[in-house]
Amino acid sequence: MLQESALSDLRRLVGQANVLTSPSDLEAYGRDWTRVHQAKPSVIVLPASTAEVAAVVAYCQAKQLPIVPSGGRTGLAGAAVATNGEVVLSLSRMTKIEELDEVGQTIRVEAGITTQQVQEAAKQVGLFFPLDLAAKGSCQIGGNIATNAGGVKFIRFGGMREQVLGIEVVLPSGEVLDMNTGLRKNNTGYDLRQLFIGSEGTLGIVTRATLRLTPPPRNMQVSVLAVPSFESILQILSVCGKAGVQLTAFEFFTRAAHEIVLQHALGARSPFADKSPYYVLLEVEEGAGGIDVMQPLLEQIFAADLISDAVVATSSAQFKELWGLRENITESLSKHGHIRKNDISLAIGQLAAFTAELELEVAAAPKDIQLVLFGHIGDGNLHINYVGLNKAESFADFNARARLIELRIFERLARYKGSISAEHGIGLLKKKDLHFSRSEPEVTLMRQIKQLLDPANLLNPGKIFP
Ligand code: 2HG
Ligand code: ZN
Repeated sequence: MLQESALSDLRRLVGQANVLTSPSDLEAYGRDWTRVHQAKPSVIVLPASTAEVAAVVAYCQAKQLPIVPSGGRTGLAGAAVATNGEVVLSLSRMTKIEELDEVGQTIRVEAGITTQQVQEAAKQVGLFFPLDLAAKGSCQIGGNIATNAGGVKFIRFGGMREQVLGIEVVLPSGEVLDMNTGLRKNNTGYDLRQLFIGSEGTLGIVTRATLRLTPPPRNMQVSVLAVPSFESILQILSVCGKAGVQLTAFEFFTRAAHEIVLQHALGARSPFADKSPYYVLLEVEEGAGGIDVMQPLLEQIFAADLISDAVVATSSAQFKELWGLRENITESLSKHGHIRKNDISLAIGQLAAFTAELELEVAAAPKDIQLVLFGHIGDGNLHINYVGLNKAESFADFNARARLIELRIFERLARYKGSISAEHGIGLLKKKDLHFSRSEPEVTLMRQIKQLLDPANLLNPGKIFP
C-alpha cells in the first residue's frame, strides 16, 4: 500500500474519484486474461489527458514508484499485470476520437478507445479499420499498439504496426514525445515510433495515435473445409495464393478444437456429418461486381483432392455461425480444463516439417494432457493450448507437466528459427524463454535501449527481460 501522502498527491493530479484503492478495483485492474498471476497493485490511477499521464509519470519518477501501463487487459502474456505493489496507470478515461479524415483515410484517437469503437467510427463514414480480434470489444488501441496485436485479418492487412501512422508517447521521465503527425512518408532519421510498437509498455506509455483506415473490403465469403492432413492445409494455401483471390482470413483448427467448441459454445453445431482431422476456415473477398470467387476456388481445391467436404455460408447468420467455430475456441477451451498457451510462428516454408515433429509431441503427450492446435496458419502462426483433463489435479501440477512438453516444443522450434510469440508477446509469462527466439546480442541491445529510456526501471518492470 502507498503512503497516504502519495495517495493524496495522486488525487491532486487526477482528481479524487480517479484514484482507486478498493480491493475489488485492485484485483480487476491488476490482472489480465492470463489469469496465472496474483494481482497486487498498490493503487489504480485514471488520468484523463496526456498532461495528466505525464504528471503522474513524472511524479512516480520523482518518488521512484513503479508503473504498470494498462489498457483493456485482455493480453495473454501477463504484460499488463501488476504483481508487486505497482501504480497501475489505466487509460480507460481517454477514449476520444479527435479527428477522422475521410480524404486522407486516417483516424486520430486517444489510446484508451476500444478497437471496436474505432471499427464502428470508420464504418459510419464508409471506411474500414482492419485490426480484428476476439477481444475487440474490450481491448484498447494503446494496448494494441503496445503489444503489436495481430488477429484474424493479418493475412490481408497486417498487424497493428501496419496500421499506425503516428503516436504520442509519455516517456518514463514524464516527457511527452509527439510523433503523432499522421504523415505517410517521413524519412527524417530513425523511425522512433517503431520502437514503442510492441514494447509492451516497457519504454513509454502511448497516449494518442493516428491510425490508417482502408476502403471497406468487398463482401466477404466464408467457408469451412474438412481437410484430411496438415500437408493438405498448406497445399490449399498455395492454391489460394496462385488463384489470385483476395484472402481475408486463412485459419485452421484440429478435430480436438472443433469438438471442444461443440461441447461448450452455446448453439454451436458441426456443419459436417463426418469428423475430420483438420478444418480450415477460409474467407475471401468476392470479385468486383459481386462475382462469386469462392465456388470456383473450392472446385479447384476439390479437384486437387485436398478436402473431404466443404460448406459455404449463404446467409449472414451462417457466416457468423461458421466464424463462431473458430472464434469460440479460446473460451471453450477455458471451460474444458486447465490451460497453458503457446503462440508460436514459423516461416510458412518450415511449417510442414515442423508440424510433422509437433504431431510426435501431440501423440506422445500424457493421456490427460491434450494438445489442441489452431490459429492463423496463413500467417505461419500456430496456437497450441495444453489442456489438463484431470480435474482433480491442481493447476500448478498440471502446469509443471505441460511445461516439460512445451520446453521440448520450444527446442524444436528454435531449430527452425521460429518465434515463441507470434502475437501475444512476452510479458511475464515467456520471459524465461526469450532466448529461444532472440540471440544474446539482440537481447543485450534491447536491454541497452530499455536502460537508455528508463534508467530507473520504473516502467512495467520485470516484463520481457529474463
Ligand atoms: C486467437 O487467435 C487468440 O483466438 C487466442 O490469439 C489464442 O487462446 C489462444 O491460445
Ligand atoms: Zn491469435
